[in-house]
Amino acid sequence: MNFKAIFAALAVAASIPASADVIYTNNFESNANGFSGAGALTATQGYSQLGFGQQMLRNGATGNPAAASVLSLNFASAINAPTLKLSFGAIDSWDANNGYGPDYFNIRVDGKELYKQNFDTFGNSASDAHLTFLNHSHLGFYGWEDQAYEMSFTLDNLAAGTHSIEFFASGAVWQGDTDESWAIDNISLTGERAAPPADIPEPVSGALLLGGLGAMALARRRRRA
Ligand SMILES: [Ca+2]
Ligand SMILES: [Ca+2]
Ligand SMILES: [Ca+2]
Repeated sequence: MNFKAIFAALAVAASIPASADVIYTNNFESNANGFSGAGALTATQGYSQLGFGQQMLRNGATGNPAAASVLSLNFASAINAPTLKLSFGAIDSWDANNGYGPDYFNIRVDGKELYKQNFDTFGNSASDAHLTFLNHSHLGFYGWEDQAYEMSFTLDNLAAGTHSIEFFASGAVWQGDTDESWAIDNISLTGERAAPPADIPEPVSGALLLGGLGAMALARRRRRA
């Protein structure tokens, strides 16, 4: 029995902070780990001036709803007070209120709607409690002006186990592809990791356990002597 290793493990367990932990983060500069479905790493073009770096995850899927980019997560323990943040680009011809809309961007968590907004790159920038508007100008791609935002959401607590966050476009006249598309970047999920499962001893009971183990070892040594 390696008592030093047990003491080290208990010290780590006792020092788990209550502050927000980074559960997932990706700036898509080198990979899209955790994502599946539609979308691909794409050069940011003009979005590079707005904190998007050199690459972002762009999805130009067509259809209503269009195929989603899906982030799959699996937690060993529950995540309390989770916050989801990301940068969002409405690329090219989003037609909220003209004859080629509506064009919605949607987020679903575990199959349940978290967000749905009708974006308009011809008119005013969108405005709601989750959005911080960054820019409305031609940033690249296939023509038309583009928009950039920061998004922030408080999620319901997430239980231990698997979860999915889906990002997708929808709308009766969502054209997708080279007409209108979207990108996300700088995604982060933070929250408080709940206490580890109950089979890991509390520091106090751990100390008692170690006392007991120490007594057993001593008894064994005595018996041998
Ligand atoms: Ca990036
Ligand atoms: Ca454009
Ligand atoms: Ca459209």
